[in-house]
Amino acid sequence: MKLYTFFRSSASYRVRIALNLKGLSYEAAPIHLRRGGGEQFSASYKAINPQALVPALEDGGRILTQSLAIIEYLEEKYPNPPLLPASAADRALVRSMAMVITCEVHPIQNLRVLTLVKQEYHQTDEQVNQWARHWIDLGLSALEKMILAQPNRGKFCFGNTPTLADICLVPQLGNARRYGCDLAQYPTIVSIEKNCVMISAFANAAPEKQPDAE
Ligand SMILES: N[C@@H](CCC(=O)N[C@@H](CS)C(=O)NCC(=O)O)C(=O)O
Repeated sequence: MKLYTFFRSSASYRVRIALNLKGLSYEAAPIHLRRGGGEQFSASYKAINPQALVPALEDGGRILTQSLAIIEYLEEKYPNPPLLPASAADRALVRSMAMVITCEVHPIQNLRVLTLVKQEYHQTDEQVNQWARHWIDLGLSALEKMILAQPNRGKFCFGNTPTLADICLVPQLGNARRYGCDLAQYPTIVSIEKNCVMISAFANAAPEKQPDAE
């Protein structure tokens, strides 16, 4: 398997965690999102992912994009250890937690959105960071409540084994720190993060551990 990835990309980080949790080895193909205006915009990479976003996963001659679709593919193809709970309602809950991050928070604070906010709407760096913090805080405060309210409280977002929700949460917290969010407001989330990073699959997927880390 070949993963098109960027060390600081949180969507790539999600897939790296899932691959590690499943014990799958892969070749990392770094795509630098800033160098030379962004390697994601090269014709060769747009032939891989027409959206010009990382990650993309090549497996068995097929190219898959969108981190959630990739992780669900890995889950179906390599079911152990499972990243989703056994019951349909619990799976829906875990997916909804993951989607708070992947659908509502991350898309409005990723590089291309912040670049547009800054350049087209003439915002300062601090205004751009405020924008990012606004959306991250909105999502994390809801997620903190969802975790506390769910029926299977444990060490992770759902229960005592890591799921898709934790895979999406941990990379988002890196972004939250980068934009200056006050994570002390989310004690449950912070304690879950501590439990996750003790697992080598999470630790080894971290940006600073990647071959393209700067
Ligand atoms: N929904 C996509 C999001 C992918 C995404 O936004 N990737 C970012 C890095 S985390 C990217 O490639 N950004 C490049 C850009 O904004 O130009 C997924 O989950 O894979």
